[in-house]
Amino acid sequence: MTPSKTTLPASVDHLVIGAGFAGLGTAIKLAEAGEDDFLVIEKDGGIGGTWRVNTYPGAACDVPSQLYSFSFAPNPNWSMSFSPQPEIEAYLVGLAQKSGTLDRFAFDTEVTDARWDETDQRWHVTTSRGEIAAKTLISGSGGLSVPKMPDIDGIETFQGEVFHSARWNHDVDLTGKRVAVIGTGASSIQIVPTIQPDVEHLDVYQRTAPYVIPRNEHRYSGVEQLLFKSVPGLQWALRTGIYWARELYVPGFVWKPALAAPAKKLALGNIAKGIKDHGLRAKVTPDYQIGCKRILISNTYYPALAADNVELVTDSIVKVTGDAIVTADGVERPIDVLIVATGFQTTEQPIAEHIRGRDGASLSEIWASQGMASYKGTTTRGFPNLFQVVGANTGLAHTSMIVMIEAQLAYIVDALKTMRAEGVGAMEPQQAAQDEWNDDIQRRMQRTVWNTGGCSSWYLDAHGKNVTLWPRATFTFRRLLSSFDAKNYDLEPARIIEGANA
Ligand code: N01
Repeated sequence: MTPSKTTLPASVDHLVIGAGFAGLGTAIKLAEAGEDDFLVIEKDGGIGGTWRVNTYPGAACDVPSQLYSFSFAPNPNWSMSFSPQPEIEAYLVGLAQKSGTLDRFAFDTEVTDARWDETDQRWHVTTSRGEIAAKTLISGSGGLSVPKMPDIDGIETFQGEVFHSARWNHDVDLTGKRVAVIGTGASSIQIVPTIQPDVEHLDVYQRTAPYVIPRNEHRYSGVEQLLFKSVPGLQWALRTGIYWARELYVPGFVWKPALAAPAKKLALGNIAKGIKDHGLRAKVTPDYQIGCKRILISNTYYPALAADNVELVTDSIVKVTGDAIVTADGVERPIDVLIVATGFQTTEQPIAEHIRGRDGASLSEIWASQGMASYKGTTTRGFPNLFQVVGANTGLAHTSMIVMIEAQLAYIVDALKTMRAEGVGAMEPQQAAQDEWNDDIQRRMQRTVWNTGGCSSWYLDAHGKNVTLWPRATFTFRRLLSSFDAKNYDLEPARIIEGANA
C-alpha cells in the first residue's frame, strides 16, 4: 500500500499535479536537484497515472519496454518486449518507493482551482482536501486522462452495463454475454481479441478503420533477464537501438508521407494474414494515408474480427435503446454489455479549466479562441511560474512519451536553478517567443501526414489545428529544451525574502 500525506502543508516551493510518469519523474528530478520542498498531489489513490487507471483486458504498451521507461531507471525484469499494464504500474510504484520521495505525495487530492497571485508571487491552489500556496505549479496531469463518452442518442437509457475502456468495470463478467465495443482505436484493438474468446457474441462498431501492423512481441527468457541485470550497458544499447529505429518514422510523418509505404505494406499484409473473407478485408482497409491516425500494432486483432462470434459493424450508429444498438440501415443488434472505447478529451488539457493566470482568465478560456499553445510545450504567457509536462504539441505518434517528459524535466529543473540563482520570483515566456515557437510548429505541421493524410483524428482540435503532436524528431526537442533560455522570458525579482514562505 502506498503511503499518502494525511495533512497538506499550507505552502511549498513546488506543487506538482499528477502521479503518473510525468509527476513521479518531476518528484525524482526535483529531489535530485536539491529542490526538496515539493508536494505531488494526485486525484486517484496511488502512483501510476494512466497506467493505474487503464486496466482493461489486454492493456499493454505499444512502445518497447526498454524505451518506455525512464532512461535513469532501467528495469531488467520486463517480461515482454511490450510491457503489459500491470508491469508498468508496478514499475512506477517500485520506482516511487525507491526514490525516497513518497513522503511528499498526497493521493485522493484533486485540484479544483489554481490562481496566480501577483502580490505574493504564488499560486494559490484549492484542492479537494484544502488550500496550498506554491511558488511554482508543475502540472503532470496528463493529456489522456478524461474519457470521452460518445454523444449517441439514447445511450443513457441503456439498461445493461455500460462503461468506458478507461474505467473498466471488473465486476461485470463478460462470459457468455452479448457485448458491443464502440470504437476501433488503440484501446479497442487490445480489448477485442482479449474478450472475444469469452463472450457469446461481439459487435465491434467501427467508424474509421485503423492501420494495424504486426506486433513483434517477444517474451524475455530468464537468461535474457539475467543478461539485462548483469551485462553493463546491454539495456542501454537496446534502448538506443529502439530509439533510433523509431525515429526513422519521423520523415514519413512530417516530411514525405510516401516514405511510410513500407509500413502500409506491413498493415495490408497483416489484414491479408488475419482475415480470409474479402468483404471483411475491404471493411478494415483504411482509405486514408498511413500515419494520419496513430498506427496500431496487433497480431490478434484481425483474427478476432474474423472469428465466428464477431461482427464488424460499419454502418453508423443512430441510437442506443434499452437493450440494443440501432444503426443507420435500421438493423437493431441486441446486447447485454456496452463498452465504449471512444478515446479521451485530448485537444485541451483537462486541467486547463482550473488554472487561472495573471489576468484571471483560465488556460481553457485563453485556448478556446486560439487553440492550445505554450512556449516549448512547457510554459505559457500570462501564467507565471507554471510548468506543464506533456503540454501543447509535445505528443508523439511514433515513439515513447518518456523521451519528451525527460526533456521537459531537464528544462524545468534548469529554469528553477536559474530562478534560485538569480533571485527570480516570477517568470513567464515573452509573447513574441511563444508566438514564434507556435508559428514555427504550425508552419511545419502543414506538410505532415496528420494534416494532409485525409483523416480526422484526435490530434486536431475543433479549429482543425494540430495542437497535440511534436512535428520534428525527438532529439531536436531534447536539444531545444536542453537548457533554460532566460533571454526569452520576462523575469521579475522575488518580492518575498527567501524562507519567509507565505
Ligand atoms: O482512443 P482513440 P483510444 N461513435 O481516440 C471511435 C493511447 N493509447 O482509447 O477514428 C463511434 O484512438 C473513433 O472513431 P474515429 C494512444 O495514444 C495507447 O483507443 O474517430 N465511434 C476511434 O475508433 C491512443 O492513440 C496505448 O472515426 C466513435 C475510437 O472511438 C490514445 O491512447 C493503448 C465515436 C477512439 O479511438 C487513445 O486511444 C491504448 C462515436 N461517437 C491507448 N467517438 C498503448 O499501447 C469516437 N469513436 C500505449
